[in-house]
Amino acid sequence: MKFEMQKLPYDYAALEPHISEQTLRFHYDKHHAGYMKKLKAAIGDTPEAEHSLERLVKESSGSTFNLAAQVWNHDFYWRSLSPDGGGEPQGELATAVNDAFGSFDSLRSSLKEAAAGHFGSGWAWLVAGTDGRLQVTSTHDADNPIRYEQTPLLTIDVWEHAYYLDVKNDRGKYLDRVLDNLLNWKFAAENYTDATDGKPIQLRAV
Ligand code: MN3
Repeated sequence: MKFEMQKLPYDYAALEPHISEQTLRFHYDKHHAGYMKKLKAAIGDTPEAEHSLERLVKESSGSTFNLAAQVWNHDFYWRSLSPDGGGEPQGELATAVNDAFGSFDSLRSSLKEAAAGHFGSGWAWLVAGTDGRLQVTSTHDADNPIRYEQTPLLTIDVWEHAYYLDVKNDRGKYLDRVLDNLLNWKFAAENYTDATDGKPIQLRAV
């Protein structure tokens, strides 16, 4: 087996008051770890067990894809948030944001619209296309931009389990908390540098 559960990059209570300790415990211990457990059970010792998680996300299908992508997406989501998050991107990423969206406020609106307007379960993303240009997108269920030759820079989980314990069905309230206080622009900037250098996306240790 080439992949293991990655540690949550901060304490369960680190994102309070915006995301509660209770939510993080359920989300990481039950949902995320549950996908990993099911993935391992599903692939057993088939040749796919020797593939990287990224390769499974890119090449597998059916339930193996759904489980592998949910594991990858959650690892990426934890890194997209930070107790020191919020604010605005700096440096080259700030320039790219202005080029693509006109302003940071406009990017924020696009992200909120994509995440709030997404029907059902899924993920909202800030991605770089093959030309390096930034785009906001959303994917259904476990789907991932890596499948479409886009490089993810940040993601927001919009499955109901990400916010229901904290704000019940008020997805907009959860999104405002994430957008204003938790998004990790430093992580996004590192991913953007890799994308413009042509390096494949990877889950980096934090
Ligand atoms: Mn989730």
